[in-house]
Amino acid sequence: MRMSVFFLPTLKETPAEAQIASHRLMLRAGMVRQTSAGIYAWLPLGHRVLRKIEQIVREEQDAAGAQELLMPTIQPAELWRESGRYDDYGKEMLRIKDRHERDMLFGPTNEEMITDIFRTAVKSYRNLPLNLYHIQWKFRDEIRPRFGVMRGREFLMKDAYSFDTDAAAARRSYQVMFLAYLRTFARLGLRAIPMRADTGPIGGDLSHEFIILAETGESGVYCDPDWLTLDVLTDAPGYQDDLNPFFERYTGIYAATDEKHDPTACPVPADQLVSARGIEVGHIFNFGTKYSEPMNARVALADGEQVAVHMGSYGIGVSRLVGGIIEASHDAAGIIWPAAVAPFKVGLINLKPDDDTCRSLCEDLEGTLAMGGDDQVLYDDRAERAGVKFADMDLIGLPWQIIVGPRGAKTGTVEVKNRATGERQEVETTRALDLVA
Ligand code: 5CA
Repeated sequence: MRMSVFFLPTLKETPAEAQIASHRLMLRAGMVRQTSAGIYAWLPLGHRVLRKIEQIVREEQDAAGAQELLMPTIQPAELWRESGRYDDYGKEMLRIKDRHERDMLFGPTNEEMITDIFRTAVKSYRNLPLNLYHIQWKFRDEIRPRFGVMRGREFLMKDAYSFDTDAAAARRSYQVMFLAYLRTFARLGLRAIPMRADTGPIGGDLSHEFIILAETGESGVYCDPDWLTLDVLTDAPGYQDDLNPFFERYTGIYAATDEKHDPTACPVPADQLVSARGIEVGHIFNFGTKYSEPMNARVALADGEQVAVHMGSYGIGVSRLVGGIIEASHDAAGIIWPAAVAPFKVGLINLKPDDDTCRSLCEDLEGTLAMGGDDQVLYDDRAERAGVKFADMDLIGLPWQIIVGPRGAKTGTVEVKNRATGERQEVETTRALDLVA
């Protein structure tokens, strides 16, 4: 991609309305544009990151055995009357009437709809366990949308729903998702802390929030320092293993506390805890038959007995994660993308686009890099001052920069800069390609 044609409306000034770093940086880097309070258009740079996060979330859900489907954003009110939540949900639910005066709503979550889909299709224990998920826009008319995409009114969520014949099987489905969440956040370059949580309007008796540490977070967290040394991607069990010991170890120790440590809820002694603030990026619930009973979602067991299915639901804030990752990874100059979610891997800066040697060297590098895919290189071929180019490239935070100037270009030498460490090296072009590979 060439910057001269890429739609990247960066801002030089810091937008006054943005209170936290991620909101400021997303606006300045031309990732999003607010269209109404708490509602955003995703511009090409932001959209690339959103899609990458979405894809990692999807791959880990698939690996855990969940199956993707896609439910609509608009739902009929009847389903919510059946569960009893139509009135309970209050003003956060955006209620709509269609031309026939039928009550509809923009879905804030999908427990009712998935239970309806399930009950019309599944009648036997033989079809269980089952876990269905989708990645779809939700709407919650938050009273105070703030911090950009972190607390929006419209936001992208992955929500999965598990169905099991009994409480023990449902607990296993919960453990599988718990593990999938740890793996997902680790792949995104984040350390997420699972914290016992209240179940709130979703209901149930077992729930965890996944919190990433950031000063600007809205949640208070206490964390066992042991957690901070666990390497989820290598130390955690596989989905086929006995998940119980791991689950007991890592779900027993995180307190459902907010501002102060409660020793009755948290088994870890106060002096072994780290206290911090964090951002909730995921929330999982095991709520048994809370929806299946009133909505009559039953299966026949082997002996013919009809039982209400045990359910769980599992949410990840996909659009919130974009802001969350920036909160966890930025500096004074801008964003520092973890490689897995970077909109492009390399920013190629041509300091003198009207110089033939610079241009042909850059075009060679661009061509070679682009063979790896359309997310490999963003080529700054604009006729701008060097200072502007450096500032923009630091702001948008691509993991690597390759800087081509007229002096080096004559001898085939370029500068490679690592955005995270700031380290710079003058190297030959082939070596530059190795470094960023
Ligand atoms: N039905 C359940 C699980 S699928 C549910 O809706 N859970 S939730 O309410 O906790 O939302 C799941 C995740 O969506 C949260 O952990 C958070 O990361 C994200 N989320 C919730 N509200 C917002 C919001 N207003 N803006 C951005 N992300 C949000």
